[in-house]
Amino acid sequence: MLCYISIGSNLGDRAKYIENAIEKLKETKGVKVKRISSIYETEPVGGLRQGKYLNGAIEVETRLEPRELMVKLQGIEKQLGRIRTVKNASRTIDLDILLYGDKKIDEFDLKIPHPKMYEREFVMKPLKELIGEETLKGGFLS
Ligand code: PH2
Ligand code: MG
Ligand code: MG
Repeated sequence: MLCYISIGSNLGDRAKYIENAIEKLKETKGVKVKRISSIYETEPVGGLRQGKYLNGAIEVETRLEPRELMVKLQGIEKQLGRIRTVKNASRTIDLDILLYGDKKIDEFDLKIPHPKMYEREFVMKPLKELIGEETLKGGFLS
């Protein structure tokens, strides 16, 4: 399945965390990293006062189910020292599933497409480098 993931960091050596997370994603069984967008520095949206982010988007081909993929992404976040406190807190790394083919999922801890993606410029700008706007407007990937 073709899948899009957003990546973000606003703590410590942000570029290094992004690089390491992508490296770990490449090493993940059942996941093939296909393309990576540009990485942008962005103003924090929501949450407490915090530092600027580096954000990007990644296109992967995966044979993992959405929940399996989510668990893998959470594993990478943990390995890279992410500590979960309050919502929108600063983090060394954040990996979110944006789109998983044209699948729609609405479970308490897993929502696909990512419910806030369309209103978040820091998600959409890099994502649009990987998918055409027309495809995105349809709300799913053909
Ligand atoms: N992630 C958030 C909240 N706010 N702001 C920016 N610029 N980039 C992010 O990745 C981000 C955010 C929650 O995941
Ligand atoms: Mg997240
Ligand atoms: Mg997020």
